[in-house]
Amino acid sequence: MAAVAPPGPFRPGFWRSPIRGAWLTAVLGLILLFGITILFVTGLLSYAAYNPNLGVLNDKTPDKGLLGFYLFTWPTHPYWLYRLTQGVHVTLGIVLIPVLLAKLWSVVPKLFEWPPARSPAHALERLSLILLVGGVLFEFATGVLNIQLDYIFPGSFYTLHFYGAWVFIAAFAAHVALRLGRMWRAVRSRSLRSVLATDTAHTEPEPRDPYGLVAAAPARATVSRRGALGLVGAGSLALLVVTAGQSIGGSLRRTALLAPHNRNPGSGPNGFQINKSATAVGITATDIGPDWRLELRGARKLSFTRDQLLAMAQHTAELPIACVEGWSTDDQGWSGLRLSDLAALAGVPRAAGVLVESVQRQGSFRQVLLAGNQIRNPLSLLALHVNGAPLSVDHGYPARVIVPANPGVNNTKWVRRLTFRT
Ligand SMILES: Nc1nc2c(c(=O)[nH]1)N[C@H]1C(S)=C(S)[C@@H](COP(=O)(O)O)O[C@H]1N2
Ligand SMILES: [Mo]
Repeated sequence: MAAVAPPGPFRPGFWRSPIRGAWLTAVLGLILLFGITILFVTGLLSYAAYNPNLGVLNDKTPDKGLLGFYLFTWPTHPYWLYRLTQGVHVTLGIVLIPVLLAKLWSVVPKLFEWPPARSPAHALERLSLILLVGGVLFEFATGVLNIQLDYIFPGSFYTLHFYGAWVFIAAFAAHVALRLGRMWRAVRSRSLRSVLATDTAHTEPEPRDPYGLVAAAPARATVSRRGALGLVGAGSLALLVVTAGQSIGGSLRRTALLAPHNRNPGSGPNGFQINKSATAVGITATDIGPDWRLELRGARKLSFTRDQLLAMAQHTAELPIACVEGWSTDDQGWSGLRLSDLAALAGVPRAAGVLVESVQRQGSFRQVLLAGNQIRNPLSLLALHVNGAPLSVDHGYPARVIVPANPGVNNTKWVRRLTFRT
C-alpha cells in the first residue's frame, strides 16, 4: 500500500513556486561551489597562520591529529598576506549568505520528502544531507557570531569552527561528487541570457523532473528567475558594501556599517582600531607604570626599563593589524626594537622561537609563540612607538609585538617577557 503523506509540506501540491527547479538550484550551487572552496582554503590558511605546530599555546584545537596534516610554517612575506586571506574569508562568508539562503530555499521541498526513506541508499543519502545542511548552517552561524559578538565562545570558537568545517567539507565533497554532472546539465539547460531577458509574466515552470524540485502544481509566477537572482545579487552586494570596508581600509572604512570594529577609533597617531582595550582585559596602571620592566630570557636573563629600550637603536616597519575577525587596519608606522636584535641580546642570535608573555592576567591571548622566520624578519618589532607617538595604553603601551603577515591575535600587547629558544 502506498504511504499517504501527512498533510502540509509533505504533500506534493504544497510547494508551488514555478521557478523552483534544477536550473535555479544548479546556478546557485555553482556559485557556492566556488565560494565555499575559497572559504575552506582561506579558513585552513588562517589556522596555519597561528603556527599551531609550535606548541599548545598556539594550537587552538588540541588533538587535531591527522587534520593538521597540511600545516606549514606561516611566512612573513608578503606582509599583507593574512590581511588578504582573512579579509577574503570573512567578507566572502558574509556575502555568500543570501546565496546560501536562496539555495536552501530552492531545495526545501526535498526536506519534506515522503516517505522519508524509500530504500537504504535513499536513507543514507538523506542522512548525508543532514550533515551537509547542518554543517553549512553551523559554519556560517559560528562564523558570524564570532565576528559580530566578539568571541561569544571563549576559547572554543576555533575548535567548533575547525571541526565543523571538516565535517561539513566531507559532506560537501560527497555532495559535489554525486551532483556535479546533474548540476552541469541543469546549468546548460537554459541560457543565462534568455533567463535574464524573461519577465515575470513569461516565467514558466521547468518541465517536470525526476528529482522532485519542480512543483507538481505550480502557481503563477510572482517573480521571474531574473528577479529572484537579482534579489540574491542585490542582497550580496549590499552586504559586500557594508562589510568590505573593514578589510580594504582607506576611505572605504567608513562604509563598513556592519563591522563591529567600525566604532570610531579616534584620530591622531593611535587612531586606529582596537581589539580589546586595556581596561577590558584588566590591565592596571601599576602593570604598565614606571615599575614595568621588559624581561629578556635566553642564554642570559636581562631586564630593561622603557627608557633603556628607547636608548637602543630603533627600527621602523609599516605594517597593518589584521584580525581573525576579518577587519584590519591600514599600514601603521611602528618603531621599536627588532626581535632579532633582542634575540642576540638574550644570547640566542639564531633563535628558533620566542615565547611572548603579556602582563595581562585574565582572558585569552596572554602568551603566544613566534617562529624563527618571524624573529628573523627585520620588520618584526617589539614596538614602543606608532606613527611617531608613544603607543597608547589600548594599543599595548609600554611595548607590543608587531610581525609582518601575523594574525592580529599573535601580536601581543603589553609585553612583559620574551623568552628566546634555540
Ligand atoms: N595581551 C593582549 N594582546 C593582544 C590582544 C589581547 O586581548 N591581549 N588582542 C589581540 C588581537 S585578537 C588583536 S586583533 C590585536 C589588536 O591590536 P590593536 O588592539 O592594537 O588593534 O591585538 C592582539 N594582542
Ligand atoms: Mo584579533
